[in-house]
Amino acid sequence: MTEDEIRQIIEQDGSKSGKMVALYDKGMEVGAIAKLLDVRYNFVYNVVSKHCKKTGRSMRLTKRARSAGRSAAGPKKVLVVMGSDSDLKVMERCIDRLKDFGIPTEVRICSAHRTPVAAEQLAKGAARAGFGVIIAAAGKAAHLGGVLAAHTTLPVIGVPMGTSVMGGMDSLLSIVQMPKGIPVATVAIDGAENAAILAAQMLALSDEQLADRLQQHKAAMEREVLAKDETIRAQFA
Ligand code: RP5
Repeated sequence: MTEDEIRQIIEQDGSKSGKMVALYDKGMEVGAIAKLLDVRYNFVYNVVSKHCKKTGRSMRLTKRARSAGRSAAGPKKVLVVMGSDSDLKVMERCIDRLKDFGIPTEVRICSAHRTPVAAEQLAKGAARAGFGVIIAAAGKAAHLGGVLAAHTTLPVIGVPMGTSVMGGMDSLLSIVQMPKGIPVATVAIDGAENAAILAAQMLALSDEQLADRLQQHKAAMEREVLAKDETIRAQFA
């Protein structure tokens, strides 16, 4: 598009929305329009996307536009499922971490063995209900993650619960040794917090703000360790 064409569109009478649509139709990218007209990026995105829907055309999307579209649709939620309420004490660390990251979370109790029909229904409806990741905590013959994964294409993260008989090795092997074709990403025994961080990393692939929060979390951990190092060096100097 030439400078003259841009100037004409900007100078012509009409609403800001009309100008945005005209600029987009002439080939200008959503971010460039926002900058030129000094309006919010999401505002331009929403106007252009409505215009494309009305005219039956598909919207040309840059990476940033895709991200804006997703955040306009609302962030994906995480579904935390436990085999029993006896898993809650450990899983509170996961739920708290998800909350710290500002991730909308729903928590359920559902057992692969005691409520198999409910487990199937939960997994089958999860994507439609707006979940992006499922976290499944279970102990002993811990089949919950695998059963949920069998009924959804959402990523499933398994958290093996520590147990009194085998210290959680039973849960770990039950979750991690999935047959080919149905993976369950498995964290450490009682690794509830890592499950939350891994889920956040998955959602952050399409959420820049969440990616920033993860970066801050990593930086805070680094500062903490460096401070401890300084303290211990002073102690044994
Ligand atoms: C699993 O069996 C649960 O996830 C829990 O870790 C374990 C024991 O369950 P309860 O007998 O305490 O309900 O299904």
